[in-house]
Amino acid sequence: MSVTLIPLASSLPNALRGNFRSIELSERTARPLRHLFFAALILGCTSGPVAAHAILIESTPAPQSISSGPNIAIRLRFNARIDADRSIITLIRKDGSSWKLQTLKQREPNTLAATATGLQAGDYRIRWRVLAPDGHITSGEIPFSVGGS
Ligand SMILES: [Cu+2]
Repeated sequence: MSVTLIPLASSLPNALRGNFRSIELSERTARPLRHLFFAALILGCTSGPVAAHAILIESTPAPQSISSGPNIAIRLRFNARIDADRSIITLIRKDGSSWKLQTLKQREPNTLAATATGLQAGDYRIRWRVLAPDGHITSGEIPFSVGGS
């Protein structure tokens, strides 16, 4: 099942409408993307193409998925090249405590990866914050769980 952002774009003022393209999204990613879409508007980057923003396309773990621990490979794929040295992945525990993960050397310019080690069973969130080539920062969270052994 897919969702298109065209209805959203068509509700925007005429002056802005030309800046958006149709993006086909899976239902799983549509909600966070919509948030980013409007975050991008608030950041004031309405003059360039949508592709200039780093929008999350795919993640491992997937949102709401259950992974087997204790070590979790995190891989985030974006629609645009990102500056890994100025991008952050933080893991947040259910109690709100968090730790910043060491990001790995980029295998591809549009991905950001890290490994979380020693995770006990429970609920977590991956908080990402990335810098795109147009100088704009986007961020988001991916909730996931580590299953009991
Ligand atoms: Cu931008």
